[in-house]
Formats: sequence, C-alpha cells, structure tokens
Amino acid sequence: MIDRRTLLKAAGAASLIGAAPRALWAAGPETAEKADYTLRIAQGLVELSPEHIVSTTLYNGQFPGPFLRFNEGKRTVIDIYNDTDAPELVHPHGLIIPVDADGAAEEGSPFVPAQGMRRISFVPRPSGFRFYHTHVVPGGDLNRGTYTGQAGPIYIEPKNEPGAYDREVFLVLKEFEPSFSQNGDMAMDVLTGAPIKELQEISEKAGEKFKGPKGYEVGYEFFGINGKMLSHGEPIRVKQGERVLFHILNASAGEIRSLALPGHSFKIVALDGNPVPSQAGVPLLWLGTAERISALVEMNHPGVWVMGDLSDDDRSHGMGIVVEYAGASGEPRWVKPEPYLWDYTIFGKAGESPASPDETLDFLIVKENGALGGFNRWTLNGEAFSMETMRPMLTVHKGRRYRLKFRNASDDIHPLHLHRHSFELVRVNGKPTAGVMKDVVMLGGYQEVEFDLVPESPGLSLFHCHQQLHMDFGFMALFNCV
Ligand SMILES: [Cu+2]
Repeated sequence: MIDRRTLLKAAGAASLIGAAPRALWAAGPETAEKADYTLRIAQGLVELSPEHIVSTTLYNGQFPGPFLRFNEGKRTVIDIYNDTDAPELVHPHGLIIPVDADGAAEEGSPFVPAQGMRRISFVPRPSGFRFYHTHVVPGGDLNRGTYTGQAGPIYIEPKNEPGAYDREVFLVLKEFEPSFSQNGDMAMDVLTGAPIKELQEISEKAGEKFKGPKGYEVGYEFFGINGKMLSHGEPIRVKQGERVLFHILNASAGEIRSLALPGHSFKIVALDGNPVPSQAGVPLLWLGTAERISALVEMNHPGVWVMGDLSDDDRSHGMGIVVEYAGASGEPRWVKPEPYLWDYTIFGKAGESPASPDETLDFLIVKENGALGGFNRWTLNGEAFSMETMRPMLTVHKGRRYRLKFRNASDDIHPLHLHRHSFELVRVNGKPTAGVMKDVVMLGGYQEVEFDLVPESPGLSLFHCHQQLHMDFGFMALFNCV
C-alpha cells in the first residue's frame, strides 16, 4: 500500500546524504589495546518460538544484544563491526559520555561505515541500568533503526546496590515484524492527571489546518521478552520468600509497555537506572519507550504465573514471560489487574522542592496530521527539526540550572529523552516533585511535564521524543552546551 521510494524521499534521504562524508572519518583501532567488548552488526534470525522465526538486524547474531557490564569510572573499549550495507550508529543510552562515543550523528558522532568498523572508548557513568541501541534515522524504512533487533542491556556496576535482593533478572521487552497502519492503538490510560483544555484547543486548531486521514503509525506482529514469545523461553524459576530484583527495559521503537505479575507487587528501587528517593510499591509497571525500571519483587504467592502486558492483544502475541515457583505445576495463570495509572512523583523526595532554576524554557509540542507524505510532522515551538541544517535550538551553559517545561498539544504520549545528561523531574501533570533523576520521561496527552537540567557535557546534546516515528519526523532538537 505504501510506496517505499516515496517514503524514503520524504524522510530518509536527507539523513543518508548527511551520512556519507562522516563515514570517512571512521578509523580502526590505532593501538594494540584489546577491546573489552566487540559488537558485530549483521542480519540474523530471532527464534521467538519454533513457529515464529524473524529475520532482522542484530548485534552478534542475538536478541537482545550481548549484555555489557561496565565498572563505573573504569575506561572501556568497544569495537563495532558493521557487516551491513548501510552506515550504522551505536548509542549508549543514559550515559554521560563525549559526543564522539554517543552514536548520534546529529551531535557529530561518526558513523560506523557500511562493511567497516569503528572503535569507541569512554569512561562509563553514572552507575545503574542503561542500554545501547542503533541511532540511525529509518524514516519510512521499517528495516532500519529501532524497528530492528539492535538493542542490548548495559549495567554499570555501582559502588552500592540499592536494596537487598537474592538475585537479579534482566528483561528486555521488544516487538518484531513492524508494519504501517493508520489506526494505532496506543495505550491511553497510562498516566495520572487530567488533560489541559488549552492544549486540547491548540490541538484542535492545528487539526483544522491539517485535515485528511490520520497519519501513519506502526503496528507489530509479534512480541517477546528477551527475544522469546510468552511460554516459549525458559520460565523465571523462583523460590518462595526469594527477593528478585528485576531490571526491565522497554526496547520498543515506539510503544508504551505495561507489565504485571498476578498476586505480586513491585517495589521500585531505580528509574532509568538511577536510585529513587522513595522506594514506593506499585501493583504494575508502565514503561515508555527506552525507559528502564529496577524493581524488587518478593516471591510470596506460589504458583505458575504469566508476567505480562496488560494488553490482551500484545500478550497473546507474545508479550510476557512465565514465573514458576519451585514445586508448583500447571498451566501459567494470568489474572487481569485492576487499572493503575503511573505517577512518577510518588518516587520523589516527599515534601521537598528542587533548587530554583536560573532560567525557565518553554516548549510547545504540536502535531501536524499527515503533513509529510502521510506521516505526522511534529513541531517544537513551531519548528520541526531540520536534518539539512541541524541547527541547534538553544545554547545552555555548563553548571546553570535550566527548568524545561514541555506542553503537549497532542493526544499521544511522548517519551522525552535527552542525550548525555540526566535530568531531575520537578513537576508532572501539575504535581511538584524532586529528586527523581531520569533520561526519559513520559509526557501524557494534553499534559505538561517539567524537568531541571544542569548541563555538564560540553558540546551538542540531542533532545528528542523516543518514539522512532516522532523523532524522525520533526520531534528533535539540539542543545549546545558551552
Ligand atoms: Cu513522541
């Protein structure tokens, strides 16, 4: 139904032109120093189940990509080989690292050339659960970017582990076999807070200008945890009384995920790998694209359970994993949980407010329905990011405290992400908070979120919505830190 050539012309072409000269800078290892890790980017197969084997681009032929464990502050070296015919970028997400290693072409990071290699090295920080993924711009090409299987977990060993636990389990949530649709079903009842009327009105006005059919969205055929559809991987085997620390990553290209384990609750110890001030308990999890949650679960409800997505459709297409108690038997059971809306502020410092900002910056997010060859275009303060000029939107000064206020004049949830920095949530849907440090935050439909940024990484930092389709069609900005 969709002509790929037209799509590429509309979206991807600019980024490919930009790729060519930069690829020439790529160089091999200059010294005999041995790499700590080697990543090889190539086409491969993921056996989601014996009946569902998908072909996609992978790291080292596996999904998720190899688990990279670093020690905070200890320099690490990674060799990246690209066996594909297109330039690639590997972005270590949530790390405070220089542009050269960040894998974001918009900032000036070099590409890993097609059929070539590049060595990166950096000093990993901050500690906690991070991940790595491709950062190329697929535009309308669903065989590229985060639509592929290019994602893997990173854990930077902290000096002190938050919370006592018996064992750790890493879960990477990911969907496969994408296709375009014009009737998306993004989860809506995700976040607390009421829609703001003024933002709905702005959205309606924009809607009058951009009439016509709804812009394209991406749907998926199969879902899995750690590359296996529900009931097709090894179950998580637990014992009664065990405290399991789950590290959960939503490695989706654009979906919001939920996860529940019937009869159990989650005690949140870290968000995006950063320990939270208040370790609140919640009945289920909501994760925006690229968000991570570290949560302790006390295994006190014996049985064989489905730990799965609340969406019946996604779960029945694989989004879940079996949790099996020692000595329990029978078919895995799923029990639909009561609705629960996510509120970041319950994990903040109770009764405290963050330091006052030196400057406040406002951003209004507007959707232009179907404005780019059937794709929605996204604007920040009236400006869609230009891949041609790559002009930085603003200059920020190291050490100053900026309060960034985002107002969403659309009904979509946007997982906002800033590269090479963490930020502190200060107000979510009207509720003040302090002390929650993140690198991705979900901004609800017709809602507002504010976070404080104290820039510390000199150079360009890319800010964008982590919804692949949103970032590729305007929802990006460069902040220049001087
Ligand atoms: Cu978005």
